[in-house]
Amino acid sequence: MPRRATVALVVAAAGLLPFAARVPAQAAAAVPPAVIAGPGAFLAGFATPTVVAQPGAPLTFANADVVSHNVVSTDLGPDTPACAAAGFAVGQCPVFWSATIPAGQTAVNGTENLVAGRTYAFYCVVHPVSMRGTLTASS
Ligand SMILES: [Cu+2]
Repeated sequence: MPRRATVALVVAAAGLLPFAARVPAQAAAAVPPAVIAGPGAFLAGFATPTVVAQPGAPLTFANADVVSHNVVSTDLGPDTPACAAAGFAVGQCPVFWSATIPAGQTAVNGTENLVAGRTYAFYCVVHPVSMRGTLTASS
């Protein structure tokens, strides 16, 4: 290969490197952390029985099943207006919770209550025996 062509090839390849390095980061950012109930979750359990979430960051509950589900922490958290508005009695507010939804997506509330490094148990209130998992708060 002529020297000039080799130089051009090396320069072109080097130009692609920053682009190639950016692609995985963009792909990861496009998929926010989520708790997922897959088809048949009422028997099979959560498709994501272990979840890692960042305190205060958005967390999504995605339901791909034909029946309604939710995500509620077993641990109790602070009594907040948002928790009361969701229908939880005083002293019964979970650390985090979602609405009960049919197929679709909704936010998991209360991620601001997560303490970095702690692991929380969660379950679906509708199917408390089969649908259980743990969420670990990252730092
Ligand atoms: Cu359920």
